[in-house]
Amino acid sequence: MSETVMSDTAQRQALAEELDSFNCRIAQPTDGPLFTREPQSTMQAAHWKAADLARLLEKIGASIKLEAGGQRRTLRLANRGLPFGTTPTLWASIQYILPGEIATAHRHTASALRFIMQGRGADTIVDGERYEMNEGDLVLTPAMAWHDHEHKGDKPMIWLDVLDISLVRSMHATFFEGSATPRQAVLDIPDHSYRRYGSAIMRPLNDRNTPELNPLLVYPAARAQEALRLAAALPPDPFDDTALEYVNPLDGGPALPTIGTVLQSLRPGVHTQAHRHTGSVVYYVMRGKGATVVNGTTFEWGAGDFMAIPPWAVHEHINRSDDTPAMLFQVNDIPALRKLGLYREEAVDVAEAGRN
Ligand code: 1HN
Repeated sequence: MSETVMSDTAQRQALAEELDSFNCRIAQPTDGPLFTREPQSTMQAAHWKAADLARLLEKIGASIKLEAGGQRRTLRLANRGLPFGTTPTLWASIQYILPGEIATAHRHTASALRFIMQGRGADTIVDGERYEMNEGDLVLTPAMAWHDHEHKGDKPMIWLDVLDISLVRSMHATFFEGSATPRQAVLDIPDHSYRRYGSAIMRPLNDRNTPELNPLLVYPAARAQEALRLAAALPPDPFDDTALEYVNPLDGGPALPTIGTVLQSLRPGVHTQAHRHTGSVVYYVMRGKGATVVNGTTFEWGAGDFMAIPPWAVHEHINRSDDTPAMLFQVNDIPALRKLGLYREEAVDVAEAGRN
C-alpha cells in the first residue's frame, strides 16, 4: 500500500515538472486539502480594549503628520491570523484627526463607512455632500465616491473606518485616485441625499434614483437609536437580541452592497443563544458592559472596546449589567456572502457541542 503511494508520489512529481513547463499542474500529495467539510478560517477571534486604543491613538497623533495626497492617520486593527486586514474581507481602522487638519480628497473602489466614536467639529464631504460628523453617526463612502474630511473643532476627533479592501484586493479590482484640490466643492444643497431619503419612510414623488446604488449617505445617531429603542419592545432575536440593519431606503437592502452595518442592543442580564454563520464581524461597543464568547474564549468588554469574530466561529453575547442595556455597532461582510450564495448560519447548542 505505502509503496504504491510512494511510486505514485514520484510519478506525480515527474509529471508535475513536465506539466509545469506548460503552466499546468496536477494535485500533489503535499497540497493541503482543497475542500474542507466546513470553513476553516485562519482569522483569529480578537479583542481590543478601549484604554489601550486611547493610549495608542494619542501616540500616533503625536508622531504622525497628516500630509496631502490622500493619507489618513489611522490605527489599523490587525489580525494575527491574516497577512493584512481585520477580517478576510474588511479593514477596520480608527482615524485620529487633530484640530485644523484636513484629510484630503480621494476616491477608491473599496466601499467605506465611518462611524463616529468621539469628538465634534469635523465634517466630511462625500461626492459634494457635506455632513457634520457627530458621535454615533454613520456616514457612507460608496465605491468611487470622492471623500475628504476637515476638523474644525478644538479637541482630537476619533472615528471608526471600515473598508472592504481585502475583498477588492482578492479580486484585483483596486483603483485609487487622489484629487488635485484638498477639499471638494460643496453642492448648493449640501445634505441633499439626507433631505430626500433620510426619513426612510417616505421618498420624493417621481424620484428617478434606482435601488442598485443606495443614494443615502448619512444615518444620524438620533434616528438610528430611536429606531432601536422602538424595536427593543419587540420580541428579541435569539442570537442578537435587538438588532437593526442600516438599509438602502429604496429597496430595504444593505446600506452598502458588500458591507453590512447593524445597531444592536442587549437587554440587561441577557445571555443570547450561540450561533455561527459564514461571514466575519467587527464589533464596536458603544455603551455597556458584557462579554462575548467566541469559540470558547470569553472577551469581557466595556464601552470603547472592539472585537472581531471569524467566519463560522460559534459566538454568544452576555450583558453583565442587571439594569442597563448595552449598545453595539456591528460591521460585517454578510451582504457580499449573500450575493454570492455563500451565506449559511446555524444555531449551536454549546452544552451539546462541549460534550462532543
Ligand atoms: C481611507 O481612505 C480612509 O478615507 C480611512 O478616511 C481609512 C484605511 C485604509 C485605506 C484607506 C478615509 C482608510 C482608508
